[in-house]
Amino acid sequence: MQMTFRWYGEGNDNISLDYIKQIPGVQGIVWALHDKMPGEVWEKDEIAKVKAQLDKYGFNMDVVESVNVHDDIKIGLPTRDMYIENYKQTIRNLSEFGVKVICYNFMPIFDWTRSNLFHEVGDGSTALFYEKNMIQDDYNAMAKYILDFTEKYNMSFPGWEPERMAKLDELFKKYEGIDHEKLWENLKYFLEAIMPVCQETDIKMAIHMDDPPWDIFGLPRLLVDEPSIDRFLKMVDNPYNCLTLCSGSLGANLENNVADIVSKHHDRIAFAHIRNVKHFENGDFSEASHRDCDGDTGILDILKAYHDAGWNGYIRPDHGRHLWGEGPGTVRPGYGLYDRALGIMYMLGVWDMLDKLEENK
Ligand code: CS2
Ligand code: MN
Repeated sequence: MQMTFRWYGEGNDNISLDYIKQIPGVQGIVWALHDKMPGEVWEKDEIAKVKAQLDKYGFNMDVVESVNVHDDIKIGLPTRDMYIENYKQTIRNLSEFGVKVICYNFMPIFDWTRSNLFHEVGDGSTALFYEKNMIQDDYNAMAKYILDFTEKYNMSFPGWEPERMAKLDELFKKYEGIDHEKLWENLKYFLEAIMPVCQETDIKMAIHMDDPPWDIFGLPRLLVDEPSIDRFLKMVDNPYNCLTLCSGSLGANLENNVADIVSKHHDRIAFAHIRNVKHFENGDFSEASHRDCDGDTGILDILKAYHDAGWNGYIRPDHGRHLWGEGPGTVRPGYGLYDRALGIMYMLGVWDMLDKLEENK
């Protein structure tokens, strides 16, 4: 496996590359041009700037998370072809800088959705939290909570661009009539259109799981469990059509066995997100430390499944808790320094031991 760390870019992340360099084992930075709107072409001079920053530290830029997909592509509007052409151009531009994997998602309107960004874990730290009752029919309260937060702390979250969020009602109208089958069709159309460019440029498209893995606010969600992942991979059966297997997104549904999915589809997993989730009886869940026993996701089984498969893809700690003074305003929700660094040490510890056991066999 190849360890990576997500970084939001200069001026947009208060964790510095200097600090990230001190975490053992990190080879690459998972990056993006966060000021780009979905559908815009990522220009070479903009990519070159990030490359120069990463080069100074010897980090690779092999994984981009995310090149967001325009709503018109998800909805299947006639304008989608224009946005798909732009996407292809972005892929070509990225390939000139050695990018190997593009992580993206195909969730309508919202990216990951939570009701509390800094919920007390009980040990003095905080974490992202999902209160089931808060995320039912009315999207306004949830959207307001997130947007008030981003406005107050002057940050934007990927997939929560204020320009798009300002027109939420309009967006919901546009998605009327888009049920699961329509969305599958539109995903297929998009992937079939870009696969030749992926092949030509040797870039894998790695879809992120839907988070949470069920429909919210009447919007369909597709990548939610093993059968839907099977369907996705069969639908466009191309080695460049891959997964970002996010253990935390899938782990929000206790019925998902992520380790089994790893064993079955490891050759199509280009990128692994490792995140642990703790469930409560009423259906709420909290994010937890990466340590296996702190949550219900089965982190050890998942890592073992990757190791047993001889998997050599990219991996990163996904959301961590906020520790040691990290809080609103000092840190991006889920993306503090400390818990993600601890997560890396946990993963490397497990991995090194598995290597050693194999060597001694
Ligand atoms: C990420 C996702 O923070 C997260 O949960 O894993 O937001 C991910 O970046 C996007 O869904 C990928 O497009
Ligand atoms: Mn993830």
